[in-house]
Amino acid sequence: MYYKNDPLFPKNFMWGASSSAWQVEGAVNEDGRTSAIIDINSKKKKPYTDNSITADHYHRYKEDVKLMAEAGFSSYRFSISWPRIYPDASGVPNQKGIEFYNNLINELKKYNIEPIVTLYHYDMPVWVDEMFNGWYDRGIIEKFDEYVRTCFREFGDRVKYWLSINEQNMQICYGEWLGVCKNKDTWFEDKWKVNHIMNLCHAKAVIACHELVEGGKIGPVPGYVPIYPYSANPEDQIAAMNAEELTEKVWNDLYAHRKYNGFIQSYWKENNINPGIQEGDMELIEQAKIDFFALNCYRSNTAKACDINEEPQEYLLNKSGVKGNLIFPKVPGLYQLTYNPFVEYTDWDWEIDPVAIRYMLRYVWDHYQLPMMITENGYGAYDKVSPDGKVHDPERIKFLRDQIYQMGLAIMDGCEVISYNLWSFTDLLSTGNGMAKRYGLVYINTTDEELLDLKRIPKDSYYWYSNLIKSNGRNW
Ligand code: BGP
Repeated sequence: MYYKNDPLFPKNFMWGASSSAWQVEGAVNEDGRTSAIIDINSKKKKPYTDNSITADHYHRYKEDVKLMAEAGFSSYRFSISWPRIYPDASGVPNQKGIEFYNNLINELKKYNIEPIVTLYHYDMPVWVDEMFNGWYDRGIIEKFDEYVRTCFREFGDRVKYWLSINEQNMQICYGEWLGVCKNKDTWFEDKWKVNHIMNLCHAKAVIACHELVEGGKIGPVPGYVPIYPYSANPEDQIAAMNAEELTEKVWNDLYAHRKYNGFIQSYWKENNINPGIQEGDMELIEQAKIDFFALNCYRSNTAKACDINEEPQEYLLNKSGVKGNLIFPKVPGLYQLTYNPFVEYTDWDWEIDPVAIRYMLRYVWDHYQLPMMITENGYGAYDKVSPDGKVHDPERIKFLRDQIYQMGLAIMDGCEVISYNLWSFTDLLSTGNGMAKRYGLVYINTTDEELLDLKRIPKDSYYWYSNLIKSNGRNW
């Protein structure tokens, strides 16, 4: 629908930003924390994607929260690091780790900033990985349950919004990149077994949250990339629906309807895949009623038909930050992705498409009728400090303005959206591009090549966002 006036946001709408423990905290060997798989995995990536210091939020959280408060934040989405809470297999939680998150939560509460907490954002403790071969062995379910229950007991008096597993769909779709896949040769079938175990962990977290946190609400965090058909060719429409199923809908249907949908059951049958469902599993999943969807959305994709006789092609993401360095996937008989002539692209070949966020919110609302919050949305770029000592990031402001405006239109369209948390508050480690690909509203003075003073410099986008949220979305 077209509206004559700018969109209006609900009165108690929560405005904030987002981070994850391994990307922002640093202090990886301090106060009892042991290694996480992502510490090792990120070191393998070039250039210098080392998370041992990053933004040093572990030591500077007070300064960071103060800056959030000054900007007028009403929410902050962050994650708890499993190896800080359980550094080893002893079953004894690490008090120092608990203390850090208590301090952070109390600091946020002091300024009336609502904590929105992710339980798992890619940082599995190495001891868990070794004991259970990552997510491959069902033994992990009990350990995950032990960890999340500790989080609910320790922090549930103050944290009321919980998120289960960050981007489970992306971890399965990009298993190798995100360190979940252990054997490329058998991943085609293994991924569904791994995914089922993750679903059981998610279900355990939902059940435990409702049991242990008074007034607690919990939801999943899909990484959402809306898929458009390339043309009005009906076969392209079906291809877009196939891509939507295999990258998003299969997961979202499971979370919301608590069963595997017909599409994936046919897919498994057709491909002789056994997803490892055991007696009692679906009963457990059935009990895990989510309260909302948390959605990470940066871009859209475009799909067209792919003949069954085409050669399959894996998705090779652009990890160099030089435009044109990606290879789109081909899934013969189902879909292939392609460039969209109607949108611009970032240096990493991510579609710049503000309408995607409106489309996604409309789609998810229409399918599931559950409240939604945005937990990631942002613009990664090579920011620099100017000679005037400031960081001018007009492209980020344009990106955010357009995206938030479209979110506002989705709200006007009737979607229930309760919070917006952009990625990211400060600059932090990218999943594959170190500190070079910056998303923050606040610049962190350091580089991949040289450790500098880590000074916080609010960018132009910080001031713009602050102005917007203090007016509850009236000052564009
Ligand atoms: C999301 C992840 C985040 C974050 C973001 C940006 O999928 O949940 O952890 O890193 O993507 O991605 P990147 O750092 O690769 O640019």
